[in-house]
Amino acid sequence: MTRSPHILLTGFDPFGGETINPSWEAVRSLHGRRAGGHRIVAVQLPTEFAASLKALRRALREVRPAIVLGVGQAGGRSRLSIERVAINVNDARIPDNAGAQPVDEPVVADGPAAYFSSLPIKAMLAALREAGLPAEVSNTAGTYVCNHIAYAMAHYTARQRGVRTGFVHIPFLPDQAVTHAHAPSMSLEDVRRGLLVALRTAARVQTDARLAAGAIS
Ligand code: PCA
Repeated sequence: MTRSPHILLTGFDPFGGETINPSWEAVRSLHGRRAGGHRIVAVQLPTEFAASLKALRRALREVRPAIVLGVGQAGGRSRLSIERVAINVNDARIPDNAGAQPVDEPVVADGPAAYFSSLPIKAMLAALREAGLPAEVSNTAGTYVCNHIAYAMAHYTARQRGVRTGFVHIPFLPDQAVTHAHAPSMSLEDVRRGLLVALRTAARVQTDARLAAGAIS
C-alpha cells in the first residue's frame, strides 16, 4: 500500500502573557484530518528560538511531509495572513518562553537572506476569499519565533524535491481580544475552516494563480 502524502501542520504554545495560543487550538483540531488527499499531522512547537528548531527538525524527519504549513498568532492582525517571505534574522522585541532574546542574529549562519513561500499563496488567498473568510498576503512574518520557523522549514527542506513550505499568521481569538482593547479577533471555527481551505488549495495547486495582492507600503 502506498502511503498518502502528509501535511505537517505546526502551531505554537502560548507566549507573551497569553494563556492560550489560537494557532495550536486550531492546528490540533485538524490532526488526522485529510485535505486534498493528504493526511494532516499536527505538531506543537514551543515559542522558543532554540527548542522550536529542534522540534521542527524532529517532526520533519518523522513525518516526511510533502507540505509544511506553520501557523502562529499575530495579535493585532485582522485577517488570515498568508506570509510571502521569511528572512534570515532574529530580532526579538520580547524574550521567548525560555528567556532568550536574540537581537540581529541570523536564523541560519551563512544561510540565504530570505526564502519565499513555495506554497501557492495567491491561489490560497483566492480560495479563502471565495469561502467568505477575510485573508491577505503579508510581506513580513516579523522577526520573532514565527519568522524563525518559517525560514527554518524552507531552509531544511530546500534540497528535498517536492516539499513545499509556508506560514500563516492568525488573529487573536475573541476570548483573547476581550483583554486587548481595539484588537480584532476571529473565531476558532473560522480559523479552522480557513486552514482547511488553505491546505486543500496548497495540496491541489502546483502553479500559483496570478492575482494582484501586493502592498504599496
Ligand atoms: N506567534 C509568534 C511566535 C509564536 C506565535 O504564535 C510570532 O509571530 O513570532
